[in-house]
Amino acid sequence: MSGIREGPRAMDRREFVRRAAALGLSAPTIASLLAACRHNEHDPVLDDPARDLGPIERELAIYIWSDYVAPDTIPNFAKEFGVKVTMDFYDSNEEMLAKLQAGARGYDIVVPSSYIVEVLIAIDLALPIHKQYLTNWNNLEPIFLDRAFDPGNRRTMPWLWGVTGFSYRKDKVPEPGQSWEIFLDERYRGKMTQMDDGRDVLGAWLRYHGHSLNSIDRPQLEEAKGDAIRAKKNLKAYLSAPVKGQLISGDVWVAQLWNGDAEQARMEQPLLGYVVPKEGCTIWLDSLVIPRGARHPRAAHEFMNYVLRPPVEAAISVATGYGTPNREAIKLIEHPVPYPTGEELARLEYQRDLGRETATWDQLWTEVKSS
Ligand code: N2P
Repeated sequence: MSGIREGPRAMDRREFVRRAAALGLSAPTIASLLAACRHNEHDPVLDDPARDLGPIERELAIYIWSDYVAPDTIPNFAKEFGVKVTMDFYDSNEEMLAKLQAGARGYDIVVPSSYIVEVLIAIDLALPIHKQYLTNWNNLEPIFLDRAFDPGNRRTMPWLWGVTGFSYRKDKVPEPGQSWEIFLDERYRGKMTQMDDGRDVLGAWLRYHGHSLNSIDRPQLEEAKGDAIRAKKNLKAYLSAPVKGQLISGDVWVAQLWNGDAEQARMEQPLLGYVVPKEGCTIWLDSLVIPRGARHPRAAHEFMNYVLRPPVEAAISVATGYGTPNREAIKLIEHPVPYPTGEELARLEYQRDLGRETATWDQLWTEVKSS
């Protein structure tokens, strides 16, 4: 067998290894991907977006970031469509990607940020969307469509967008400043956290020095690593979504955090403020993707079309604190998250897949964490 999969448009094994190596994946990872692919043949129906998917299945398995839907999003879908929904959660793109790369199959929906969409497409794990089922597609705002990570949105449906700045307790830190420098401030030692995410931590320190958070420049990366290690002495932990409880209780005073999760905490604790540092930070757009191996593709499409309904997506945006790409949903929200102005956009940056340099970043992050 020379192709790694049977069926139409199977990707040649050599081509697959070439692409995987270009992404910086290690030899053991590539080997396990190849092994997983044996159970992962191309499917004439799923891989052809013009084909009919048949009747809706009775189950749906979603693998998504924690705290990323409204309380009634899933129960209402389950009830209306007669589908039993199971949910698994992650708190970083890398955690989700590692699970898929290790061969986890059977998820019908995953929710990667754009730079991980690039990886999923490159290693052939993102199925094409059968657009005929997405009758509500035109509710989406064009600014979020046809992005470089998936031209024509053949494999992604925009979900929510946000930024990664920091949240702080106004009662404990009355003057937080507007800079990533706060994490170097010893006055708050033991009361601060940064995200458990190498791209976000090193990215913040790169921006602090005026560099791109997608830098692959060795001296710049070493400098960012040095700052990350200096800041680590002041940190209570590297913690992402679960830090909300500690911000609310006052155990943590400053936390690098996504704006929506920070807003969720602020709804419970009005003493919380939020800063988008003057040096800039990440802006991201997360998308729904149907990964190869999905067992309930029709239910996945029905779920996508369901969340494209303006009231459904408006409720998700309000509950999570993130911005919706749904133009019609925005009209239903009293205080929608405003899309950044041109001036703000100038200091926000989308993460890009770093290709081979991903391995360099992984190594530096390992060094920071073990320092
Ligand atoms: C939701 C996490 C936000 C996603 N808890 C970051 N891309």
